[in-house]
Amino acid sequence: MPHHLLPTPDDRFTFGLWTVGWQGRDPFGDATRPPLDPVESVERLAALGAYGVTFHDDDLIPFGAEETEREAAVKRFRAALDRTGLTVPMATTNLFTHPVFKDGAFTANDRDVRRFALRKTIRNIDLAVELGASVYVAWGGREGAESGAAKDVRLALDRMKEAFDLLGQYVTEQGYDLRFAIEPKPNEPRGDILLPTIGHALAFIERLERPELVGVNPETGHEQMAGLNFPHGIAQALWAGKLFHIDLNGQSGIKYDQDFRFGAGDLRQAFWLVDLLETAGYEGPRHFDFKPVRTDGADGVWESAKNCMRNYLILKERAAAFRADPEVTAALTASRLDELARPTAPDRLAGLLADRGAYEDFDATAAAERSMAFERLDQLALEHLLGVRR
Ligand SMILES: [Mn+2]
Repeated sequence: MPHHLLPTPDDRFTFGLWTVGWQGRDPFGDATRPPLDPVESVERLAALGAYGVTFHDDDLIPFGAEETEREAAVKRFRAALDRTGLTVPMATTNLFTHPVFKDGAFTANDRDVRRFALRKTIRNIDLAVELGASVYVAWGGREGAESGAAKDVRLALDRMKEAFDLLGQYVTEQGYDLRFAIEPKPNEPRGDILLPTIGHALAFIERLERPELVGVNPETGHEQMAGLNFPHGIAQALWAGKLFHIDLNGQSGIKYDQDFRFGAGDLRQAFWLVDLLETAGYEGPRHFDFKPVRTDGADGVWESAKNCMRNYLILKERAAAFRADPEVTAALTASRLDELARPTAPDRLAGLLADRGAYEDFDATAAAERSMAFERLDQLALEHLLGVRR
């Protein structure tokens, strides 16, 4: 195998404990794999070249565990991290598995549940910071509804804002160097989930007391479940300075949340995504949030974990070859990408209004006749992706 396709910690690949640890339980079937010890996950991911692991509180410490059990679980986990050198750049809260969260957490109609959800989150924030995390993800999987009158969405958003304002106050008062990343998803497990897309989340964040503490954690499949272009969403999050974290996986179109390994599903979007992340200066972890298919045993778990990283590195190599190809440079110019980079009116509004060439003397017919030459450009990209051009 070419050396550059072997992952190292410098590549900053991270995995959720719940990814390789997924036992294959789905709405129609029981687990197909035995539970996986988090310590084994840490050891095996380190051996594969990963940089870090992430966790929900309940991945590490069973819900409702006694304090001594909690301390023992954290101690074992921390020892495995120390032994392997794996980091914990991100952590999150499970606010969806226990039946108490059946109507949501931060936006549950039941006020007692909302208060419990905030306390559960704050408790795990303390642990996250202790383990060195700098990002705290919030996926509101149960924040939503199946029917119209069941949720007053404007009030629910008030409660969601209240939750993030309180969490922002908590980390500020504790002096924690921790930022939040909201993970949008359109549906599943709820019929419709609040903050369903990157755009909804970005708009919500600007209404918070401390917007600078909150960004997004977009997941490939979640945007694609809504038929949206994932690289476009990521580009807007980067443009807004809000890409605090990212969940990479694979999805084939508008379906249930497939959570395939990265590179499976929509390969062309995966190519443009890697091209974007590698050229836009994104410095966060490349985090995989996938589920090894439930047809496979432990062999498939580690095969898919290894190949999430391998596929990213292959696409990184292919995208770099695309960008380095002189024919691509010429094709980009023919498609006038250099012109898009130029401000439309550096002469400001007065200059624009005074410019007869911009309107009175503008030849719209001639401009309409200029080909954009996008077909040539896209074929070059496709051939680089397929490895035909090198
Ligand atoms: Mn998913």
